[in-house]
Amino acid sequence: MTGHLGGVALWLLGLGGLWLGMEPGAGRGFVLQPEEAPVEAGGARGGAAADAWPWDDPNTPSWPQSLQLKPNPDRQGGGSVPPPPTLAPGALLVTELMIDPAAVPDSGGEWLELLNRSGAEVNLRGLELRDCGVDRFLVAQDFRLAAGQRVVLGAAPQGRENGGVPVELVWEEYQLGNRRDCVVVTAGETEVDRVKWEGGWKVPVGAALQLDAAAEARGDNDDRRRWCRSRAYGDNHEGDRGSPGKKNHRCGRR
Ligand SMILES: [Ca+2]
Ligand SMILES: [Ca+2]
Repeated sequence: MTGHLGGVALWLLGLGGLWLGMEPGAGRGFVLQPEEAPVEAGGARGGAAADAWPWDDPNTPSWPQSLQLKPNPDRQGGGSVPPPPTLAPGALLVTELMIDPAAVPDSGGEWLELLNRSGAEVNLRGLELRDCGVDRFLVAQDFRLAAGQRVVLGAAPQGRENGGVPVELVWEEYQLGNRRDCVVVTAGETEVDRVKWEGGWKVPVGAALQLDAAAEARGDNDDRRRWCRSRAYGDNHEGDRGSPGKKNHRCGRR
């Protein structure tokens, strides 16, 4: 949460108690809601005018007690929550994962590639990335991905921080665990794709884990034997191997 109250807006003082809308931090909206704010007859709490600030109310001894931080679905991403795209399972495929970059820190250098296998253009607005922990990233903007095209999502925009990788959608509060984790792509209630890595997976350092080009064509990314260390080298990612936004190569062949 940002440290200031510049975005404070008084929503309702009266029947339901007191609601304060606070500037969302890092793409997530929250409201501070006092527990069971007393309401007097007539609807005004403690005689306060409906447009008064709570600290202006002489009957308010201090900042309201028991403030609770709760998700505010109306303010996620600074606006309304976009409806999820309509996608079938497998319509988008996770094809490449930079889990453990070496050229730059993980905090800026992680990325992943999604391939549109739906056969039609997809607007990714409303799509959500989850993981095996608590990380969530919702695509809040329109982003049209043509059939057969790839998009790179990552921790930082293309530049020094991410090693020059052409990231098109920058996530917040999302991380790829080096030892074990998963990427779950969801559209509303539909799980579109999932890749889970754990013991037995060889997560490369300084190279992306990429799906074999043949498996990619089949939409087959569940088996770790379909994945390998990328040998691709581009001039846009500072020495770490990978093919962000581009077709993968076959695994096990030179
Ligand atoms: Ca990592
Ligand atoms: Ca690729």
